[in-house]
Amino acid sequence: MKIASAEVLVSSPGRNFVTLRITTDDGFVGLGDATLNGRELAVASYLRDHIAALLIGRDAHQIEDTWQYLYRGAYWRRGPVTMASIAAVDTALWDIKAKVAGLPLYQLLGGKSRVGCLAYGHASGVDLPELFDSIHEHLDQGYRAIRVQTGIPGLDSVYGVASSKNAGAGDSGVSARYDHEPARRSAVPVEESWDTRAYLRHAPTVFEAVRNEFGPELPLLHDSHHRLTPIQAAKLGKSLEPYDLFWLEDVTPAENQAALRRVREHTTTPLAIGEVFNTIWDYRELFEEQLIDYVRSPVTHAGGITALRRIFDYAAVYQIKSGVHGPTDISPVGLATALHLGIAIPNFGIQEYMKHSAATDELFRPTYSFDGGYLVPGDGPGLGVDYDDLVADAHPYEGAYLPVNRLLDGSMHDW
Ligand code: CS2
Ligand code: MG
Repeated sequence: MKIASAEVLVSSPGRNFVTLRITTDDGFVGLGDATLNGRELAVASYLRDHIAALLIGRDAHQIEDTWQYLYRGAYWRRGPVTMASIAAVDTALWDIKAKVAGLPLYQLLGGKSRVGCLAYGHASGVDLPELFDSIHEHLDQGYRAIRVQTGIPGLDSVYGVASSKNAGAGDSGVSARYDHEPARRSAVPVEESWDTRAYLRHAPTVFEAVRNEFGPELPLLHDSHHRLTPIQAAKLGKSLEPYDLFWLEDVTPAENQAALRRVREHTTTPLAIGEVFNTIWDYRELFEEQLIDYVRSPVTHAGGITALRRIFDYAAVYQIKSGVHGPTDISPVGLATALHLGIAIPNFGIQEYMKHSAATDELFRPTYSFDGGYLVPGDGPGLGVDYDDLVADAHPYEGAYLPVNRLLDGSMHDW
C-alpha cells in the first residue's frame, strides 16, 4: 500500500488549523493535526515544501520507519515545527492502518483500559461571581474536573480569563467567555501585563473561596502558564496545599528541568508540565527525579502516537501519568488521537477538553463523545474524524498571534 498523495490543508473555522491528509494508492485516507497556534504557516510550509514529496511512494504501513526517516533525516532535530510536522504524518498513517484493519485506532494500541477518559474544562472569571458562574456552567455540562483561572486585581487582562463583561461572541460564533484563547487576529501580538506578587497574593484567596463554595471533593486544576521563578512556584504550591489541587501546571519555564527540584523541595501540590515540550528528551530529568506528576505533551506537538506512546511508557516507570493538552488550538483530529491513546494506556491521568466551536466540528465531524465527564473516542475504523473541504474553503486562513506578556516596568515576561 503506497502513499499516493499528501495534502496540507489550512482552514480557519474561528481559529486556524493545519491538517495533513494522506491518501494511499488504494484509496485509504488518513488525517493528522499539524496546528501550531500563532506559527501555523511554518508547519504548513515544512510539510508542503520539505516533507510531502518524500512521502509519495513510501509504504504507508511502515509507520516506525517513516517516523525515524523524518526525525533522523531532518538533521535539525526536535522543536515544535519539526515535531508537529512529524506528528501529522505519524497520526495520518496510524489512521490509515486502523482503517485498513477496520478497527477504531485504540484497538491497535492495546484496546480499552478504561470506560472513558476523564476530562477537565476551563472555568474562568474576572472576579469570583463570574468564576462561580463559570464553574456552575461546567458542572451543568457534566465536567467532573475543572481548571480555575481568574482575573488579578490591578491587571486589565490575564491569561486564561475570558469575560462576558468585555467581549462579545468570538468570530467562531461562540462567546469569548467560551473560547477564551483564540490567537487574536491582529497584525502584531496583543500586549498583556503581569504582576507576579499580585498573583501570588491573590491565587490562594481564590481557591479558598472556591473550596468554600464547591466543597473539598471537586478536582481543581490551575495553570501558572510558565510565569514563575522556582522559589515563587514553591511559594505558590505551598500556599495552595490547603485547597488540595489536582495539579498546578507550568509553574516555571521548564527548559531548566532542574528548577523543579526547588519546587519539589517545598510543596506536595502535584505538578503538570510539558505542553510546549516536543520530545522525550525534554522529560528525562523530570521523570528520573520524579519532579512532575503529569505529562502535558499533546500528540500534535510531540511527534505523534509513535513518539507520545514512548513518552507515556517512560513516564509509567516513575508512576507519572498523562494529562494531555487539549485546548481549542488542538484540532478535533489531535483530540481524537489523544483519546484513542488515552483510553488504551495504563497510566492515563486526565484529558483537557475545551469544546470546539460549531464551525470547527462542522469541518472535522468528530465522532468522539463527552458524557458524564468522560470523553470516549469513536468506534468506527480509524480516528473517527473527517475533513469537509467545502466547509474548509468557507473559512480561509487569517493571520493570528498569541499575546505577549510584559511586567509592569515594561520588560518582556513569559506569556
Ligand atoms: C493553555 C493553552 O490549555 C492550556 O493549558 O496553556 O491553552 C495555551 O495557552 C494555548 O495552547 C496556546 O496556544
Ligand atoms: Mg497550559
